[in-house]
Amino acid sequence: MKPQLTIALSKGRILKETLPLLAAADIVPAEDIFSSRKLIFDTNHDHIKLVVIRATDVPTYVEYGGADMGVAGKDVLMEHGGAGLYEPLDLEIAACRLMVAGMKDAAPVEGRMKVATKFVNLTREYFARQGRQVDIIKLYGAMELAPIMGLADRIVDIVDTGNTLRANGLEPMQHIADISSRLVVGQPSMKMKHALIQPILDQLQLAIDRRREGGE
Ligand code: PRT
Ligand code: MG
Repeated sequence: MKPQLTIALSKGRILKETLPLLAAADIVPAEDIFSSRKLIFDTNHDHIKLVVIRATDVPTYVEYGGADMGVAGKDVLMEHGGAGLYEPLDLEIAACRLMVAGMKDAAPVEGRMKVATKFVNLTREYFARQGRQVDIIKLYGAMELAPIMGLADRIVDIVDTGNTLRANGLEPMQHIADISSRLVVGQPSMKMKHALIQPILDQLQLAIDRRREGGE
């Protein structure tokens, strides 16, 4: 019997862009993921299953072998840390930027700065590299509200069009990283299931190249 392969997908905005890439690699869920309440999906291959979970849980599942491979935003991967994971492919989907932002025309902050974010680890690392002392305030959403309410001087958040910042009187101030979704593979899986995984990586790479040539 072929070994089983489990792929962890981030639900939410990445999922819609992930499914066409998987389809191009001939991996198609057996039923409509969006209209189902299931967490585990069979595919057109007996040995391949998909699990659809919170984006932030994907690296955890793959690191501990609960899934062999997964798809997650680079922001989520930077925040999680790379232990136990290979990151062989940039899927070039769900592109955005990780930025420091604050109230429009805000004065520079003297001394310790309060920064609100859900990305506490990567924020700590970013400001440490700048030699800047900051107090990090962990939030789970609506970071834009923090400077308005005087909770923080700055936020670290995902920016795409910039509309959300602008609508709330904020502006982007520093660029931390360009973000897109990545395919990650657990290190033991890459070793033990290489014969199964490598052809999928090759087909995904072809699909990414075709998409880039067609779309730009
Ligand atoms: O919703 P949940 O808490 O389960 O998880 P999540 O919010 O992390 O998931 P989801 O589905 O919202 O986003 C998953 C991934 O999509 C992120 O980890 C990024 O890698 C990627 N991505 C791409 C984005 C955006 N674009 C994006 N625009 N993630 C979030 N946003 C949000 C941003 O947080 C801000 O509120 O959109 C707003 C900014 O957009 P603009 O266009 O107004 O600048
Ligand atoms: Mg969300």
